[in-house]
Amino acid sequence: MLAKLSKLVLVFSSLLVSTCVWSSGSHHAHDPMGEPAKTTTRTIPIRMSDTMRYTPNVIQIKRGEAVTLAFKNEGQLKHEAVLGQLDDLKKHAELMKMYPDMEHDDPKSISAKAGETALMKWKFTKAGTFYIACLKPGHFEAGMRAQIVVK
Ligand SMILES: [Cu+2]
Repeated sequence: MLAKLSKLVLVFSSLLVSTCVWSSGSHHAHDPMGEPAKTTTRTIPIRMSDTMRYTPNVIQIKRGEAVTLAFKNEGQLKHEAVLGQLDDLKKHAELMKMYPDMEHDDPKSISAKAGETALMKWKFTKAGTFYIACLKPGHFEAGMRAQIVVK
């Protein structure tokens, strides 16, 4: 965690660091969505496209299930997937307009270049509706988000 933070500090202003910490891995115990997973029992393939869509765009997960979300970028642009609650993702997308090159380095985000597959391993311990969003400038606004329903 410290290594990750210091990396962020080097790259971004302190303002950005404090704003970005909401999505960092430092508060697992209080995370409303769960915790990072080392081992998972199911892999869910999700495709990312330059039409700013995830396929599928609704994902059902059982409460307590640890899954690997396998994001395959089938487009030419770089895409990412950040797990969060809709309000936080909206705020974060606004911030990304000012800092379009900001990279996210935490268990709840991945990015993939054209043709790449990136894995996010997460254990969903709480019921609720969460979202995956691409925070590259313009992508979120164009509808690049998927719903994660945990029951
Ligand atoms: Cu995108």
